[in-house]
Amino acid sequence: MMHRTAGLVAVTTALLAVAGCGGANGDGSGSTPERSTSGAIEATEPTVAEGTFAPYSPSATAIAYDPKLIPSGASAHLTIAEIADTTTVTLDVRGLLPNRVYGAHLHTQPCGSTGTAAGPHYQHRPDPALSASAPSVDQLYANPQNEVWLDVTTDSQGTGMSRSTQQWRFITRPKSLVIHAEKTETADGKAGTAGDRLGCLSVNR
Ligand SMILES: [Cu+2]
Repeated sequence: MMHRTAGLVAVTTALLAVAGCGGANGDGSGSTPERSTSGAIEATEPTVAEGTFAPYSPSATAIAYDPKLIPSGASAHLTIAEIADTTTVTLDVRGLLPNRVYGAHLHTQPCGSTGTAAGPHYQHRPDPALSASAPSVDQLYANPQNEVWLDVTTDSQGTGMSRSTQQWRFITRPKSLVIHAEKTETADGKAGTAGDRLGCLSVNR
């Protein structure tokens, strides 16, 4: 009994340390159970991105391409938390049109002057058929377990929240969250598509 309780306390303490403390230096914490296969997946602090949508400028964090569907003053807040082998991504939006479904995904490229700048969706296992001119629409790759889909339905105030949990951690960091005009398609041949790109939030810039 004593041993089991002590073990649980130790594990809990270690998880709290990983989740809550970003200090990788100075306290001998070199033994945290992080993957090092790619060398790129070291962060344990949550990534947070937020911004108020505005027309494009090079310094803008959140860009609205369609001010009718992403009204002035609308905002988004994104959190990416990676703990052990699990990634939880949470999106909060405010000020969008009320009672409406928006598609939303993490994309690989930074936001730019047009919606296409954000490039394709992040795929944990990349679709070999993907190219700059051909989006991945194969269900095998374009699905909410292999990509991060954050479709959100707003309430009567234009506020909404969505969350996606994955059983993996990012191999490369996504650079943007794109908000689309429609709910994300799941049918093979158009899987992952969600209509026009209405807005873009910069992530990991
Ligand atoms: Cu998208």
